[in-house]
Amino acid sequence: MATNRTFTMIKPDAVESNSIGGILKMINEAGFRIVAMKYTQLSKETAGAFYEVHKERPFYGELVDYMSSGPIVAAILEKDNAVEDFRTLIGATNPAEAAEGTIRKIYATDISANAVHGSDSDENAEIEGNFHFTAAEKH
Ligand code: 3AN
Repeated sequence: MATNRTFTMIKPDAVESNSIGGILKMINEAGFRIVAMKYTQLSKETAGAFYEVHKERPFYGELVDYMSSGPIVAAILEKDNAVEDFRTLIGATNPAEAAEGTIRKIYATDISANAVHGSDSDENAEIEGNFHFTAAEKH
């Protein structure tokens, strides 16, 4: 399993606020290479399947509605220590608690519309990347 890759989505709030360019600039300047990327919109079914692990959480329905509410950018990123370094770059789940200079501090609206997703483990990075991209789409 690749341990130097992570998976991200630029979420509907950040696409809506024209923040794709600013966020990708921060990602590139932090040393991540883009392995695969697409601009797409998730159906409720696809968003529900992606967040299946959160099915029992009280915010699941809201999360699925929100993530299917508008276009997103999905991408696989590569860098040494990608998962951990990307979590540091995006900041805490709740932007009110995110460190200064992090993507969520700068771009997120609130805990559900929090601008970006970042995988929380190497295993999930692999699963999530494969959810959105075929082997032939990873460069
Ligand atoms: P992270 O995205 O930082 O890994 P998770 O995995 O705990 O956070 O949650 C997945 C997503 O669910 C978050 N990105 C956020 O959009 C949403 N979420 C998490 N906690 C809450 C909450 N308490 N209320 C509403 N949405 C939440």
